[in-house]
Amino acid sequence: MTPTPAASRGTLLIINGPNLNLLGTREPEIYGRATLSDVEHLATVAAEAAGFGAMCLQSNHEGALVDAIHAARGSAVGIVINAGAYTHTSVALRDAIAAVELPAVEVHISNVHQREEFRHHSYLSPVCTAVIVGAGVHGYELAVSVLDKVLALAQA
Ligand code: CA2
Repeated sequence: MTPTPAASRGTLLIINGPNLNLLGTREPEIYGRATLSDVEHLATVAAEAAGFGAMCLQSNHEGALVDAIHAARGSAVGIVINAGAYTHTSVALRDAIAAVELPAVEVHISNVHQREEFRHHSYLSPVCTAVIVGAGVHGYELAVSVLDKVLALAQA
């Protein structure tokens, strides 16, 4: 994880979970053609435009994601998270997000509610400030915009 230079409003942690390293290589009809690198770039540009720095992390390992969320306490002011399939299975990620008490926005590139039933439930949504689904990779920019507004109130 290499953070962009510290910005006046603090750092946003941009987390992508399992298999999202494959973005742009397969299933373009579901996830589009943007790569993980494209996603991290557009989220970073949006964060910097709003006066934040950005730290991007992708991992296929649940514990690594839990560790990154814990580390955000004290180093980040907000979290954007696409936890991939762990969204639908992970009490550990939910507990980590709740524990750090940072505003977090859950993102899904696809509209999970148009897909299989098992994707309709999220363990994370109840502990997130907002949920953005089905907006494609633009959802990451929307998530930064939500954190911009939420944190503007907190930082005023
Ligand atoms: O729509 C999303 O962003 C998801 O979080 C993506 C997850 C899926 O398990 C969630 O239900 C919804 C899967 C990410 C897999 O990404 C791939 C990308 C290209 C090729 C294969 C997998």
